[in-house]
Amino acid sequence: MEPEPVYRTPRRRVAYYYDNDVGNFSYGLGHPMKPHRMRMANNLITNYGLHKKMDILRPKRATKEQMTRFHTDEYIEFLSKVTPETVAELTSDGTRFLIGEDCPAFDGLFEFCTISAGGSLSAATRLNSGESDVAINWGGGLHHAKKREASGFCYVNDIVLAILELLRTHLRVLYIDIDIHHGDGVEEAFYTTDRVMTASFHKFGDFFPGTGDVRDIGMKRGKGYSVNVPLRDGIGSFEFGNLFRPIIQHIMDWYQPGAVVLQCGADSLAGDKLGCFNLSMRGHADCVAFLKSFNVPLICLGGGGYTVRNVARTWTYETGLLLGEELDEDLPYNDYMQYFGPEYKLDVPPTSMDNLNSREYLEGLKSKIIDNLRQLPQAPSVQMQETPRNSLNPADVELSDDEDSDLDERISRKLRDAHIQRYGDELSGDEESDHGMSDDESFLASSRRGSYSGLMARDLSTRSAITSTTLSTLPPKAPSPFDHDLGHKYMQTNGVGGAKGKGRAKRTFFAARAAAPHWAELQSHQQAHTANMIAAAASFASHANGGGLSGSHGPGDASPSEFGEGTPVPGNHNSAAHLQQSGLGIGNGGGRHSHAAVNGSRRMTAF
Ligand code: V1D
Ligand code: CA
Repeated sequence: MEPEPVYRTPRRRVAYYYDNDVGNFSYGLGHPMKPHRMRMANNLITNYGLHKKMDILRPKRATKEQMTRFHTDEYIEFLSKVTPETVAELTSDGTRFLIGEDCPAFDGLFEFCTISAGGSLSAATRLNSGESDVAINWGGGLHHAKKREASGFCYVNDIVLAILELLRTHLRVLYIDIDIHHGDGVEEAFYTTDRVMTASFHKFGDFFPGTGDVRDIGMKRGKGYSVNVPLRDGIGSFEFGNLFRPIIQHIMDWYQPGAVVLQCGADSLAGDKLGCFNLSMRGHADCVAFLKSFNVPLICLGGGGYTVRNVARTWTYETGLLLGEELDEDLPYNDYMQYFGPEYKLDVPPTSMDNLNSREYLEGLKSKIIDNLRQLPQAPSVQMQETPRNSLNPADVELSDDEDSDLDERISRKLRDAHIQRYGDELSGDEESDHGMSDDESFLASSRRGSYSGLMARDLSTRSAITSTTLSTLPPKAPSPFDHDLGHKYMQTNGVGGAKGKGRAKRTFFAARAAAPHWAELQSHQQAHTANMIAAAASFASHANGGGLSGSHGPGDASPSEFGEGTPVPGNHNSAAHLQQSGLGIGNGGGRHSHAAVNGSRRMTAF
């Protein structure tokens, strides 16, 4: 039974990110990944007239600095230099960032990465600003890219970068992955934090990348916050929906994310060249419709998809669905008509392939996953409110090393000192009350508190195989979702290991401040206790920035699209300088690979 199309939910303000150059790149002859499919999809979207119903935006290209919020400097430097001609020379010293034929050093590789990552970063910034409810980047979704390694056709993990951006304004972000491959790069990046929940539906068993067992549920503070749904060949729309809907419903009810990122890899469609599922276009799109129905800020990204005509059809249909637009089943005339014959229809129907997922298997899987979810305590800070869009930055203060004194007290003292130094003691009369402070601010104060916990530092110091990931998108010194590197896990799976693995762990172990937040520690009495601190910070930040703060990370999307009908980009007030002042910008968490470390200075501090 095919899912009913869902059109009649409230209209959303949709931002659509597309760069006209994206279709010009080629992974090389015989490589299944074809960036041209984005151009095909875009052309179909335009010929259905959908560009008139949404904000068409050409994303700013991601900078190296933005990429190193997750990836190492060395890796990004390598990507920015490598060409088909230099790849041998650049890897002659044993450096292996690109492995095998999956990730070739093709012409324009880095530019391609800047486009893909730029789109997803812009999408996140757009949601953070509140200008759109939904943002689309079909050029993103490259879920296999690792911190220091390309994998499975993915070089820069635009998804991790986008989620980090969302974490500036949202306490909890949910990532869902319906590509037929396991979303290993994203899962790995957030495996030990509870601020990001990941859920991947994928083929499991003798299939790339080999990870994503149902028993892989996260580690440390992130235990229970990774969900894996391993499937066999031939799953159809009905069975898929029967798993997807209750699992996601449960997660949405319990986790209550502030934003959702949905990776819409189209290789889970019937007839895909690399995939072996049997989802129809409507079955695939039903996942999008289901997420849309929650009215939570939503980013939809691309991903895999190797039968390009079906990728274009499905992403077009999903764009229409997000806009609440019903599309004619006959394709409109478009530049790539010859791809869609002989039927010239929009639909991607299922095939007659066998479904190797028995009813018992699927029921058992569903019960196991929902049982796992039920065992979790209340989701972190669900009882509290979302953070305000314009984050404050009490986390920026340098704290004394006086471990014995009360942490809140130390933060409070420092913030007060900073404020008084600049503006006098005007706050002192308010110190004992919450007046003028929202729950959000109070929450923020208490949540930040967790990031300074001595317990966390000790916790980290006992880990083996923990490595740092530079973290910059959360305000500097705020809790980092990256406190680990599961290279070892993947080494086992993929047969990589030995000296390289040891080197990795050693190289990056010392990221002591990159620790997961201790949301569970947050108690209401702490909120009250830290209220004074946040009030001071709010006041200070507002003075320091001459008014409001912005949650955006840089200049807005530079140009309206070439579509002519695209909505012009609103005036940009998020200049780099502005962000520099606000302390929300580009600080690079101080890890070994950070620019901050390289430059010998912290880049972003409000005080
Ligand atoms: F068939 C090929 C021809 C040329 C180059 C690569 C491939 C190919 C097909 N499948 N490569 C794969 C997968 N790789 C392996 C490797 C061989 N082993 C040593 C490992 O099986 C990679 C599949 C990547 C899928 C990417 C994705 O669809 O998940 C995706 N998501 O976002 C973007 C891409
Ligand atoms: Ca998946």
